[in-house]
Amino acid sequence: MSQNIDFQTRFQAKIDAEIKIEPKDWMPEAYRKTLIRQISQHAHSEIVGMLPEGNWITRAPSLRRKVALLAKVQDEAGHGLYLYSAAETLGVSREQLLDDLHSGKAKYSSIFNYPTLTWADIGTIGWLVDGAAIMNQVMLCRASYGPYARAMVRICKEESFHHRQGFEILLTLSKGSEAQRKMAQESINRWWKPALMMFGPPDSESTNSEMSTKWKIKRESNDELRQRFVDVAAEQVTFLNMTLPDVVWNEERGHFDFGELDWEHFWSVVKGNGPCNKQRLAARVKAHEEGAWVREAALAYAEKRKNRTEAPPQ
Ligand code: BYC
Repeated sequence: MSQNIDFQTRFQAKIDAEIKIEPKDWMPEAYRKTLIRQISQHAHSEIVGMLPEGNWITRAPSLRRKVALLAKVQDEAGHGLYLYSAAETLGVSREQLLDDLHSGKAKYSSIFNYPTLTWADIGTIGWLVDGAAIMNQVMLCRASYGPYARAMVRICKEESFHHRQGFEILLTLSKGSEAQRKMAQESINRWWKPALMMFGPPDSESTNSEMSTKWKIKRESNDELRQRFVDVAAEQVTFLNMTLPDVVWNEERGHFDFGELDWEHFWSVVKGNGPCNKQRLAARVKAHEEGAWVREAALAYAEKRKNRTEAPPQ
C-alpha cells in the first residue's frame, strides 16, 4: 500500500514537471483507463468522421475539389490509425476497441451523426468541425502521455489543411450566385450549434475534467475552448459576409454570446438516437466485414515471413 502511494507521488511529480509518461512507466489504473477511453473515442471519431464527407467524393463539383476531399478523407483514416496504435500501447487490443465501436458500446463524437445534405456542408465541416477539432486538439499536443501527444502533433498539422480547404469552399460559394450564397448560409446555420457541442458538456456537468486536468491530459476546460472557438469563428464569418446564428458581441464580457445549446438533444445523440447514428454504425460494420479478407491475407503474409526468418539456415 505505502509502495503504491510512493509510486503515485512520483507519477504526479513527473506530470507536474512536464515529463512525459511512456508506455512502460508505472501509471495509476484510472489514468490508463481514462486515456484508453479518450484516445479510443477520438480514434473512432476520426474513422466514423470519414463517412459524412466520403458521401460527397463522387459528387464533388470539380476534379480539384475531388482530389482535395479524397486526400482529406484519407488523412482522417490515418489519424484513426495513429490513435488506435497509441491506445494499443496502453494494453488494449485493436480488436477489442473495434468490437466496442461496432456493438455500439463505445462513444464517438456527436458531430458525425448529422447528415451532409449539400456540397456546402463539405466546406462547413472543414471550417467549423475541423476548426473546433483543432481548437481542442492543440492542447492535446502537450498531453502528458507521450504516444498520444506525439500523434496529435501530426494530426493538428493535417487538420489545419482541412480547415483551410473548408473555408476556401465557403469563400468560393460566398462569391457565387445568390443560390450558392444561400446554400452556404443554410449549411452554416445547420452545423453551428452541433459544432459547439463537440467541446463536450458544460464544465459543471463534465465528469472527467477534474482528473484529466490534474493529469495534464486536458489543459483547458470544455467551456473555455468553446468560448475561444466562438470568438474566432465570429471574426472569420465576416470574411464570408455571412452570419452565425444567435451570436452577438457582449461588451461587458468582452466575448461573443452564443445563445442556449440544447443539451438534452446532445445526450440523445450521444446515446445513439441522432439523425444518422444507426446508418453510421451499419456502414462501419459492413466495411469491417467486407475487409475481413484483407486482414486475413495480411496476417497470413506476416506469419509466412516470420516462419521464413525462424527457419534454420540450410
Ligand atoms: N460527443 O467529462 P467530459 C475530427 C462524452 S474528430 C460524444 O467533458 P472529456 C474529425 C465524454 O466522452 C475529433 N460524446 O469528457 C474527424 C464523456 O463520456 P464518458 C474528435 C461526448 O473526455 C473526421 C461525457 O460526455 N475529437 O476532428 O473530459 C472528419 C462527459 O464529458 C462528447 C476528440 O475526440 C461529444 N462531442 O471531454 C473531420 C478529441 N463530448 O467517456 C474531423 C479528444 C463529451 O465518460 N477528446 N462526450 O462515457 C477530448 O478532448 C475529450 O474527450 C472531450 C470531452 C473534450 C471530447
